[in-house]
Amino acid sequence: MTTRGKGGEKAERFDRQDGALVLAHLLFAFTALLLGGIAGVLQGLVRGGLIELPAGIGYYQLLTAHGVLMALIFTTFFIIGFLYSGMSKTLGGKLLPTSLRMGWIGFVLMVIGTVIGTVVILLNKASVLYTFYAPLKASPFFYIALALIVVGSWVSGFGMFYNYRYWKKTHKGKLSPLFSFMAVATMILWQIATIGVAAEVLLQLIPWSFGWVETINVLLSRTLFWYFGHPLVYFWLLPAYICWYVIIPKVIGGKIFSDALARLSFMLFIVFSIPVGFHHQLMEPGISPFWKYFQVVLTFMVIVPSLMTAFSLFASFELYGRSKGGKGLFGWFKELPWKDVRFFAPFMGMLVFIPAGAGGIINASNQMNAVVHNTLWVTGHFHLTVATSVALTFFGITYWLVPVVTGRTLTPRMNKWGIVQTILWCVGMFFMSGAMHTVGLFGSPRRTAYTTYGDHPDALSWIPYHVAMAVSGVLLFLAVLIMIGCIIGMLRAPKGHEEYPIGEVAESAEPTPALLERWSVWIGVCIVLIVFAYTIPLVGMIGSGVPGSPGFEMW
Ligand code: HAS
Ligand code: CU
Repeated sequence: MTTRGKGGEKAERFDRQDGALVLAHLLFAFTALLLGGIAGVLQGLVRGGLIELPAGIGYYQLLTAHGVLMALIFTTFFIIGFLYSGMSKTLGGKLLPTSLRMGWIGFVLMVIGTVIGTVVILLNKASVLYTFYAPLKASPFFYIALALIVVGSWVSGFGMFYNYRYWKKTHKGKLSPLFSFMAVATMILWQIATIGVAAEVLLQLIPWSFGWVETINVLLSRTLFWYFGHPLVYFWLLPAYICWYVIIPKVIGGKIFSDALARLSFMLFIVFSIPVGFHHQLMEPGISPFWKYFQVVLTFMVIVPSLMTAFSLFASFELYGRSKGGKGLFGWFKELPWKDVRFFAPFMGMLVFIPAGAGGIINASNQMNAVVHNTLWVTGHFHLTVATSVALTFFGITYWLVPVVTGRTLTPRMNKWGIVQTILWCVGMFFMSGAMHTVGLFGSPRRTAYTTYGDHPDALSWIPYHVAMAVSGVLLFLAVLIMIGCIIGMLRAPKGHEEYPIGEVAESAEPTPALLERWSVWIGVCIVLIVFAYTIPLVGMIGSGVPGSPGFEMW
C-alpha cells in the first residue's frame, strides 16, 4: 500500500464538523443498503420458487422496498455525502457555515421522508415499485415522503451551489477545483431533472391519491417520470465518474489526463441527459414516432461523453503505467495497484461498464427495444450499470472516505476484506445479470412474481435462470454483509491520517478554456433542447381528450 499518504506526505485532518455531516450520510446510506439487500435476497428466492413468504408479506412489497431503498435512498444519501466531502476538501478544507447548515437541513428532511416512505411500504400501502407508475395507487403518504426526499436534496444542492459561488467570488478569474466543478454539475443536473418528478408528485399523484380528483392522466405521469428517470441514472453515474476522473489517478499515483476533457464531458451530460426520457417509452402509444426518434438521437448524443470518459481513463492508466516502465501495447496494465481496494473496486466498476453501456445502446435502438422492453433483460442492464459499475465505485470510495472523515486508518486486513467483497460482488453480479439478460431474451418478463403460467413449457424453461438469479442474490447479500462489517471495522480502526485522494492534472495537458466554466451557456442549451423535445408532446398529452384512469391497488 505504497500509494497511501502515510509516512512521507502527511495528510491533513478532515474538518470535524464537515466529517460528521458526511459520515451521517454514509451511515444512513449503508443502512438503506442493508435493508434493501434483505428485501432483495428474499424477493429473489421467491421469484426462483425456492421459498414462500410468511406473514402476508408480498413479493411486490419486497420488490418495492428493494428498489426504493437501493436505487433511490442508498444512492442519493451516498452521493450527497460524497459530494459534500469533496467540496469541503477542495474549497479550502472547510464548508461555509451556511452550506453546512443546509447540508444538515437537507439530510433531516430526507431522513424524515425515507422513514415515512419505508413505514408505508412495510405496512403494504405502497407496493407500486420504485417507478411508482400510475394507475397503481399508493397511500398519499408515500408520495409525500418522496416529495420530502426531493425537497431535502434540493436544500443540500443549494448548500453546495452557495459554497461554490462564494469560492468563485473570492477567487476571481481562477478555475474552480475539478471535484467541486463536477459536484456542482451533478447537482445542477439533479435540480433540472427533479422538476419533472416534483410536478408529477405534487400536481398529479398527491391530489389523486387523496381522492381530491378521481382520475389521472397516465401517459402524462409516465412522461414526467421519465423526464426525471433518465437523468436520474446519470445522477448516479456522475459521482462514479468523479471518482474515476479525479480520485483514481491519485490512488494509482498518476495524473489526470486532461482537465478540459473532463469538464467538457460533464457539461455534455448536462446538455444531453435530460431530453431523452422517451427512450423508456418507445413501446408506449400516444407519443408520435417523430418525437421518439428525436429523443433517441439525443440519447445517442449522450453516449459521447461516456466514450470520452473511457478514452480519458485509458489515457490516465497508460500514462501512469508507462511512467513506471510498462512496455508494449498493454505492458502498463500490470503496473496498476491491483491489491489496493481503493483502486480495485472502482476499476471493476469501469470494466463492467463496457458491456453495461453496450446493453444501453441496444435498449435505445427502437427495433431492439421491442425485443427487450419489459423483460428481465432490462433488469439485467441496470444491475450492471447502477448495481455494479456505480455501486462498486461507491464501495471503493467508502473504503477510504470513512477512515478520512473519522480520522482512522484503512488497515491492511480491512483492505483485504474489501478485495474479497469486490470479487464476491463481481461473481454474484456476473451470474445474476448474465441470467437476467439471457432469460430476458427468451421473453421472461420483469416485475413478475413466481409463476409457471399453467406449466407452459416456455415458462418452465425460464425457471433454472430464475434459480441462478436467486443463488447469486445470496452471494450478493453476503457481500453486503461484508461491506457493513468493514464499515463497522473501519469505525473502530486505529486512529490515523488517511489521505483524501485528489488527483492533479498532467503537465502536458492543454489549459482549460474558460467557456467550460460558463454555466449559463450550457444550462441555456440544455433548456432549449428540453423545451424543443418536450413542449409539443406534453401539450398533446394534456389536451388529448383521452379519459383519465382511476387508481388501482393490485396487491
Ligand atoms: Fe440505461 C433502462 C439506455 C446507461 C440505468 N437504464 C435503464 C433502467 C435503469 C438504467 C435503472 O434506451 C431501467 C429503468 C426502469 O426501471 O424501467 N442506458 C441506456 C443508454 C446508456 C445507459 C443508451 N442506464 C445507464 C446507466 C445507468 C442506467 C449509466 C445507471 C447508472 N437504459 C437505456 C434504455 C432503457 C434503459 C433505452 C429502457 C429500456 C426499456 O425498454 O425499459 C448509456 O449512457 C451508456 C453509455 C456507456 C458507454 C460505456 C463507456 C465505458 C466506460 C468504461 C471505460 C472502462 C475502462 C476500463 C477505461 C458507451 C466509460 C478499461 C480497462 C480494461 C482493461 C479494458
Ligand atoms: Cu434512460
